[in-house]
Amino acid sequence: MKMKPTAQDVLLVIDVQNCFTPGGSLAVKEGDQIIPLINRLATAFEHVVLTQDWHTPGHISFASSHAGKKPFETTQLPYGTQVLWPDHCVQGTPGADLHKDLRIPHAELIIRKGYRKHMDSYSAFYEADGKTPTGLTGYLRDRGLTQVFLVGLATDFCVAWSAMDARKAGFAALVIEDACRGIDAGSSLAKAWADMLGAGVKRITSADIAV
Ligand code: VGL
Ligand code: ZN
Repeated sequence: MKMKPTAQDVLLVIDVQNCFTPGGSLAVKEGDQIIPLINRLATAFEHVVLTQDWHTPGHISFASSHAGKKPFETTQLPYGTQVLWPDHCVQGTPGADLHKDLRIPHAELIIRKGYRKHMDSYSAFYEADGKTPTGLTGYLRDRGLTQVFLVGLATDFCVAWSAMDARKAGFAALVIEDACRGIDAGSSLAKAWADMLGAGVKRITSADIAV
């Protein structure tokens, strides 16, 4: 039985931005290949929310902000271990734009995250300290949206953290696996799936949705 999205469901499209697609500074392998599928899935949802990774220049998550550190190394910050990334998704730059092939004109909200210079935010719900809200929880609750379907980039970082935080905030969360792609830095993809399933996130595919 395929699921038909209802008026209480929302499709959360994570970070389909130029920096995360081939040619970008933090390109996810095949990151552009999911875009036609996301466009098609979105037509089945009355409610769609997009996210944009949106960092300051010199952001704390950039390896270039830490002397002697290289991308994909880690460092300890007040809120925990931070993976260090190539500079990406700097506010107002072309790399931070949504990918030109993403076509979801009925999307109702674009939520930006990671805009504080000294704190990252993989999640669309809470910043990296696990408690500073982005406002998305309140927005979804106010609108009576109870179940979140997730697609986008990257499976093992922003999709996974958003899905787990959706659970933490009391929403049902379902990740549409074939409409996501991962970075998979040092087995992070397998760990992310184990963490998500442990948090009660459901793993589905686009074939499970009636489009
Ligand atoms: C992401 C690493 C750094 C993501 C964002 O969208 O998954 N990953 N910033
Ligand atoms: Zn980022």
